[in-house]
Amino acid sequence: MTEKRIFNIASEADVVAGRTTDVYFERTLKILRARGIDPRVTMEVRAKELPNGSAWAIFAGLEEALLMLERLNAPLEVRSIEEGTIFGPGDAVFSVSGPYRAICAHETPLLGLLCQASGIATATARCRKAAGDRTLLSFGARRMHPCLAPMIDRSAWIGGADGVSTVGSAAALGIEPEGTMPHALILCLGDTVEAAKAFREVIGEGVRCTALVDTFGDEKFETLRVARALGKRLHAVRLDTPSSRRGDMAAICRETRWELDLNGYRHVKILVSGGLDEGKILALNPWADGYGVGTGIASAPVVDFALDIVEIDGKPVAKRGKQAGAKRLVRCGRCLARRNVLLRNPAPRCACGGGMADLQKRFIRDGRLAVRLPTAGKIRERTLRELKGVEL
Ligand code: PCP
Repeated sequence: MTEKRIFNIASEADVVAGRTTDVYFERTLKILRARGIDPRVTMEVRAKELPNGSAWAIFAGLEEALLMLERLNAPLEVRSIEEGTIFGPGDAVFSVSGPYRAICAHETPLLGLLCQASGIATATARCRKAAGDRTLLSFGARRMHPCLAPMIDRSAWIGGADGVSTVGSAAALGIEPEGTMPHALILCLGDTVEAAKAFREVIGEGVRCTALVDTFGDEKFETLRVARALGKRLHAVRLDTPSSRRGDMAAICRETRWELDLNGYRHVKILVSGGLDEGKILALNPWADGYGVGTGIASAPVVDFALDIVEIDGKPVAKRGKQAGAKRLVRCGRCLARRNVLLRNPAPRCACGGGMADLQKRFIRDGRLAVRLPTAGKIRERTLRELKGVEL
């Protein structure tokens, strides 16, 4: 007997079958079928502007989009920039060509896959830029529907996070899950030091111990107590000071750092969590060694992509406000300037004199994946390379 469904989610089969489409696409299909119309179209994904008016974003969600489109068993062609690539407002990042009726009902899920993952990867990448080489951990699964945890953590990982906290997502990414200890453990053991000692004893030396120091008493004094108790076996302390006591978090970190160094615990690092974003990270950098970000990553604003017809039966045509004609995105190898150029035109020279190369490549040919998809680790490396070329 099948178990009663408990979550309000769509299954993969639902999505592939078009059950997460907007009804106006279903009606469009009905009308086109009734009229026997099915033009060959090229549809293009672009974002007019980016979250918080930022100048750049990280492209993500492509893997799921490609695997969904391949499941449609339709004669589609897909060109796209790679996941982990920096793009800007108006850049033609992705295009799909084929019979419109084969694509129509999947515009909704296609955009959903690209919009949310790119939003999360971008927010993570901005925190990454802000944190520099300090540790950045994605703690956001608890802020979103649990069925999305693998997507959220994958997007945070390829956005440049150093680790993710959920066990399933980490396994899927082939990495160790990262985490510290919850207030609940300290409350159950009744003391910060007892909890840290128990962690050391039970979890073993293979996992670094980051003690949480804001449950009962002052962060500075709790930190010293734990440092004295564990010495070199203490990797870090986590400060997750409740907002009612948070006051000047930078000052709390500075004081804690001072006390640690004064008492010979220079090796103990300071990790901060709770309500963090790129701005707060920049303010804490002088004293913090790492960050746990939840809401700021998991519920990041989406990238507002649109999917628009730009060619019908080989003729350039687009709605008002859009540029007609199938395009590709090229980038200058010297100044990294990007430009949309018509697919049929050669890549121009950049105004700086540099050569411009295609950022897009063909991922699906005749409905089948045409390339081996990179691992999330490889995509993350691309993101970290690309981030060197941009500023916050
Ligand atoms: C939170 C929990 C999350 C962190 C902070 C992210 O602490 O550890 O991972 O929070 P954010 O969404 O504000 O960025 P608590 O809620 O105190 O939970 P716990 O005691 O389990 O650490």
